[in-house]
Amino acid sequence: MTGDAATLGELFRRGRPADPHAVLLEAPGDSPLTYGEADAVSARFAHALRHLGVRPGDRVAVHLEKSPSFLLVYLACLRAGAALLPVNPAATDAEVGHVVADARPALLLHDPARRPPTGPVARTLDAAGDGAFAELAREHDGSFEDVPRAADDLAAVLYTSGTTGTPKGAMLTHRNLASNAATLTKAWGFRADDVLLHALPVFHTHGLFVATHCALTSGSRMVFLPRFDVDAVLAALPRCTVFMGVPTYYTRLLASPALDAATTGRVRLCTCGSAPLLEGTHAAFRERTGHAILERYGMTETSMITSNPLDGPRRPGTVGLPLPGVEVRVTDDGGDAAPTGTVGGVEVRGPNVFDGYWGQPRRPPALFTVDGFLRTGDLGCVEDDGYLRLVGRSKDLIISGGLNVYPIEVEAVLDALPGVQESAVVGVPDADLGERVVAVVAAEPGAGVDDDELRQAARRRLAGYKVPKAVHRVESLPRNAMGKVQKAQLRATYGTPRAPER
Ligand code: MCA
Ligand code: AMP
Repeated sequence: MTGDAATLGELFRRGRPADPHAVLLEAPGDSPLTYGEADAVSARFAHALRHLGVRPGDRVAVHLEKSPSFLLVYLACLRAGAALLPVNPAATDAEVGHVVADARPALLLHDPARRPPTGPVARTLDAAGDGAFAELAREHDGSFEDVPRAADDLAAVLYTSGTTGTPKGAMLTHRNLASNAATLTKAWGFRADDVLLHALPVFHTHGLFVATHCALTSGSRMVFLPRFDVDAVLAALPRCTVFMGVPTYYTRLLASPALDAATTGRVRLCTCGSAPLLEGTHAAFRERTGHAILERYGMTETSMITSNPLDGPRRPGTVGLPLPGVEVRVTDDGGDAAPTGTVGGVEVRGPNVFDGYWGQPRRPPALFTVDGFLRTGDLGCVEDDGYLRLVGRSKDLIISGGLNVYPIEVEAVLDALPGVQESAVVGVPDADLGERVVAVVAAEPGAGVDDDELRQAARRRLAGYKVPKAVHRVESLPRNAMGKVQKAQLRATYGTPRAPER
């Protein structure tokens, strides 16, 4: 019974198994971590945070590889009343520097292999749970009186880029996250005897909140893999009941002949989201395993918005129905409700929806309607039976393997490179990643620009998944009468595989 807990702490306390020996997570090569141990270690971590000067309301930046310690730091932040600020472990120094300068965390926990940016107090913590922070924590007690929090207090800040290309921190409160956690746990029927196969990264809503919150709220167990690896997933699946993935996980699993109905014999639920799931993938997975993947839809600023039902038809090509307590509508360009079946902008309102970005005005009018709906930047239509079908995006965003790449951020880096006159970055269809990042570059007259050098230079400034997989050269970019680069034309030109040479 989850009720409507106002804070994550309260929600997790209610969900905690009575037996402290119940396992919270198993990570390869480690002995299982019980709920009781998680309680004790997160208490020590919370003392260490306080010792290092972290006060309620402060941000704690975490630039760590995925490991059980990461999750324990998150729990410690909640207990100490601080907000977690996860940073992609693949982020370059420049990307980490921007986040830290913007969010001004009271503390940065980083992998010993990484050099911390100047500014915040910094301590090391490695994937094995060692480092200066862990040493300090060991000096402290295994019990901690949790700092009381209110629904409107900040629980996490997640950086996400937008139309400006500069990452901004989405401020997520306890209300936002706890309401969504309780709703999902119920909607997806999580029980204490579930075993969730967790192969997602933990610096994003999907792996950090959707997955771990369902486990913590229901008092169930996670098999916690450091990353998605087909063989490791196939080896662990037979003892799991729930799997969560992005579409690339499913296409990669399907590419293995080892995936069959026996591998998923204990599984009761496979969910998918973060990017569009092709109907063909849905059908192929069902044919091979007997499971109809449950597709759901959400975003960093809102957590989950819609879901196909646990009981009831899971409609391929749709993202299901609005979750309980969440309102969804589709509007036309004038902001009026679009008739059923007509494509328009998807808007959402509910306790899950954030209020704004760190350091910026709350509820910016560009993002929110006057009656409080968030404009998602996704295009879709509501079908006769109320299911939402997404058909595209009005925001200039590429989703590659479930990771968001904002073209403007990549274009800014390419444009600043010597010899580049202008660039345009587009996403083209990719069988593995869903979309692949491709750059189209016009060089300055007379400049000798080498495509590999461009990619390498971009790689020094951007996390690897943002770096164009290919660079195409043009004399000049195609523009319409308004001077706007015609990206649809570029996608059409560079998205189709070249005809084989004769
Ligand atoms: C890694 N690389 C990528 C990607 N991931 N390139 C394009 N797209 C990607 N997604 C690059 C790396 O930078 C590296 O290049 C090279 O590929 C190999 O890296 P590796 O880590 O070995 O790749 P991988 O293990 O094959 O990873 C692909 C992946 C992973 C398994 C698809 O990206 C992944 O787990 N994606 C899931 C992301 C996710 O959880 N999204 C949810 C966020 P180099 O050597 O040059 O560095 S969205 C969300 O939270 C919303 C709210 C929602 O609705 O869920
Ligand atoms: P992010 O900013 O990383 O939270 O990404 C949010 C975006 O991912 C949404 O606005 C959608 O464009 C996309 N997204 C999430 N789930 C789905 C889905 N099931 N189908 C299509 N797009 C999705």
